[in-house]
Amino acid sequence: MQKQPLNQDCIFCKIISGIIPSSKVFENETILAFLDVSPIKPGHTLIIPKGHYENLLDLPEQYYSELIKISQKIGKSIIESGLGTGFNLVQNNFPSAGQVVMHAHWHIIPRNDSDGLYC
Ligand code: DGP
Repeated sequence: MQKQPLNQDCIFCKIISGIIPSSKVFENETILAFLDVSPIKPGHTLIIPKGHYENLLDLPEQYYSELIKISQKIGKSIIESGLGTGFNLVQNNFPSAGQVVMHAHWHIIPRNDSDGLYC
């Protein structure tokens, strides 16, 4: 797959290239998943494309099915490991919607009944 080059000023690109260490959960040629440094819940994971795309509007269609497949895989392991009885898949776009790191990413957050609702 043709990928956008990494951006040397981007934190997540530095994680992809290994300049910044991360706790990896999953990796293949196109996708990286790693634990969030400020987790809302234990197991809070970020899923990112291995090319620099700022947000969902920039992301080429070729990534879509792979991202959903990886989300399913990680969601399943959250349930099976007992980290959560459910999980949220959250994706922020642009600062007004809470996006802090300008490299498209998905949060996958384990949830339990006692957590209450998350929006
Ligand atoms: P967002 O608000 O959707 O842009 O979330 C960005 C997330 O990225 C936030 O939950 C914290 C996480 N994060 C920022 N810098 C780092 C880092 O250097 N390492 C890791 N593992 N996570 C980071």
